Amino acid sequence: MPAAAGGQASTAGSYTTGAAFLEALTEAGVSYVFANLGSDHPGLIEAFAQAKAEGREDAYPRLIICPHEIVALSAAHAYASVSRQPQAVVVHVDGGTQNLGGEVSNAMRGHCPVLIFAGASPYTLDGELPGSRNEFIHWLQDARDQRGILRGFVKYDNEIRTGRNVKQVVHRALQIARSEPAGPVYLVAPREVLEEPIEPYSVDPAQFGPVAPAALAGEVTREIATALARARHPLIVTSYLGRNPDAVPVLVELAELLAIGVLESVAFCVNFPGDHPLHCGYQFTTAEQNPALAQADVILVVDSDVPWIPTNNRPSPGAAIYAIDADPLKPTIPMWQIPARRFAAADSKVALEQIARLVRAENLAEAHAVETRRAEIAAASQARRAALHALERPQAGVITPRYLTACVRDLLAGTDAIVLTEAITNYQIVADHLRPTAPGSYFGSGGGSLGWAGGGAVGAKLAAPERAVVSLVGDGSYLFGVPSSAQWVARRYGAPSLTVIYDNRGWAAPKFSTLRLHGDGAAAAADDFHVSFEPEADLPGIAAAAGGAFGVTVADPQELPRVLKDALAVVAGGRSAVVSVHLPPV
Ligand SMILES: Cc1ncc(C[n+]2csc(CCOP(=O)(O)OP(=O)(O)O)c2C)c(N)n1
Ligand SMILES: [Mg+2]
Repeated sequence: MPAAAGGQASTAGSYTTGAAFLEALTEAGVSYVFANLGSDHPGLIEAFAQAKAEGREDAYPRLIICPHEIVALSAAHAYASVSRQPQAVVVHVDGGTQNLGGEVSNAMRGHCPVLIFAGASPYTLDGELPGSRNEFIHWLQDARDQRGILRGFVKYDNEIRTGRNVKQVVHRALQIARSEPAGPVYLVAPREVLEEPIEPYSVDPAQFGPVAPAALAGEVTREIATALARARHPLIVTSYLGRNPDAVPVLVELAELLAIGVLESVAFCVNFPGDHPLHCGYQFTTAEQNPALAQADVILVVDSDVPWIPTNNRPSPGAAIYAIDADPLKPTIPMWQIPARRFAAADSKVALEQIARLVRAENLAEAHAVETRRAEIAAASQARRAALHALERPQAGVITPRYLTACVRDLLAGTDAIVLTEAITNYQIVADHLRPTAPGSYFGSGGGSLGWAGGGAVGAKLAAPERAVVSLVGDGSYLFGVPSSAQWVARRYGAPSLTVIYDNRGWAAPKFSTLRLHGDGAAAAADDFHVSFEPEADLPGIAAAAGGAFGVTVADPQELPRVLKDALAVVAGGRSAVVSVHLPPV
């Protein structure tokens, strides 16, 4: 092998671990690699270039360069949420891994399959192997435990040690990522390994499928079906059953069969159609007791991390509670408990089908009680919606979050738009007034780390190019999402979206948290919470500068519908738009 600069052998023209890694991703159904590159990636860059030179670009996923890592991971996350296909993220050694920041936590909490790959510093110092150290940074990026950076947030981590089994490692990692509860996985490989010349080989991706969905044991199906059928006030609480859109009609069927109310708690996807008469509303952080939860005598919690917040809002002490989840004890949440009499590990779609089938087969529904209850729940739902509708007005010439959300709802009526929500203290209002109905049309990060929607909008659009993507974000969340990076990526890769900023010029959330604990405290007395964003930044201007977006700030309630309509038309024309909507300031 000829010597290259730095005394290392070159692998020019040969098939390497890097090439096999990319090939394995394609074989596993990965369409995109959202990447932020560095000195660890020549093996990948070279493989992409060779494929292009040889007209084999389809052999590898498409590379989407993201100037900030959180944009890369949130794009992959949203892509997988919309398409149910895991994608890959490539970042730079320890620093790029750390820059993924809270998006890793979001991917875990959002039960989102994604393969994260980072190079690792070369482990040879003297040119012993291709890829050996030849830049000063290779000493400074050598981390003691690079995989440990993400270990608390990924389902699996491993080091690729040789190209000879890189494909098995990639397929196994994605198999684990895709199996429920789905989540992120992390692989690393030093440069020498990525540069290793190997013989091309193949593995059978069919041997790495996700674990088949689990069913309830027969006696558990019977126990839950009987309890629901005999209940006077049965209730289903769910948060993320709708991650699998095919589970939604099954939930609808079971709810209709027995006239069970459905409460969506901390929902970041459509679990149950928002306009359904059996819908009992949405809850996030609420100060009030939910009446349906208080009244319920049998509660089925299915796919929920936070079915209620007991300090504020809890079931009645006598309620019989059943919990179904792929991972019902949630070991990734160190402190967690609900007073269920039965926990069952099962796939929600399969489990609800089993329950509905048994109710039908054994004719468990008591017709008169069911019809009476159906009418009662429908009446309560109608009254709740009417009360919300009455609030959809500006106040004293100022746009309110409720009015804004109603305008967005009207704007999107009849379209198949995908809505991303990162509205924070307005999560509840967005859900209440948007009331999304179509499975797979509404998403949040599922976690608590802000800045997801910026890259998320890019990923959602790439996953569904024919649909409009609309993000509803707080002004703080907009900035957390590194809009300079996200908007640049959107333009470069033709993934425009509409961003509507719920702009209260600051962080309402920490203020509200303080008031919840120190309502009569010194901060409240002085109205001094350190949450204001004055002097105001030109938020849409960032998007205009970085991504050529159409940007506008609006404060006039009368103008709002027209501004939103114009902005959506701009997006339909292929250019992103950011509308900052002035709400009452924090
Ligand atoms: C990465 C990250 N940093 C900090 C926080 C803490 N935090 C929670 S909500 C919030 C404010 C969000 O502001 P904005 O998006 O404007 O929504 P608002 O609270 O005004 O509704 C902050 C800073 C967080 N959740 N994530
Ligand atoms: Mg704000």
